Amino acid sequence: MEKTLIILKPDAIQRRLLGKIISRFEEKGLQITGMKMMMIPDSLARAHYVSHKGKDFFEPLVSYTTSSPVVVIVVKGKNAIEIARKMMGVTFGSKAEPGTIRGDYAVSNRFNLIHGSDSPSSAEKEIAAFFTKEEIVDYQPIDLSWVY
Ligand code: RTP
Ligand code: MG
Repeated sequence: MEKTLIILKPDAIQRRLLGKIISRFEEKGLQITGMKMMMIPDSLARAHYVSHKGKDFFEPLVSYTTSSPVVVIVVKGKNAIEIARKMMGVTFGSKAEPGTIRGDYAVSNRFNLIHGSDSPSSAEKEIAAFFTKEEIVDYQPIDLSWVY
């Protein structure tokens, strides 16, 4: 089972879209194993997006990321990293396909609601940067077949 870091960015909170976005991951069948609301400190935002350092959108991206609270989530499942990225859609809201999170709810390039780790190595690094071990509740999912 793979884990990925999802960040519901400041615009997701300000636009009251948290529930809708979280529901999509649950409905898909992925498991939430960690979740909290936080303000991302400036230093963490810079480290998180270090691969974009020097690009013209880097400083506005750091300002955006630190502008208001975010919700960070550890999502777990088979191929969770790739599946989450597919569900998010491509980077720019204007380009993302309808049916994806960005495609359905975003029109902006920068204000695109959600982050998802892009590889197993970044997922591992990002989860360690945002969560302590104790904050990840790695529970065994129960067999829900009795519900039916
Ligand atoms: P993320 O890292 O947030 O999951 O997004 P991503 O992989 O789809 O896109 P990436 O290229 O890593 O860009 C990181 C974030 O920077 C903002 N951005 N603005 N040209 C621009 O104005 C521009 N390009 C990127 C977006 O918020 C993007 O998600
Ligand atoms: Mg990225």
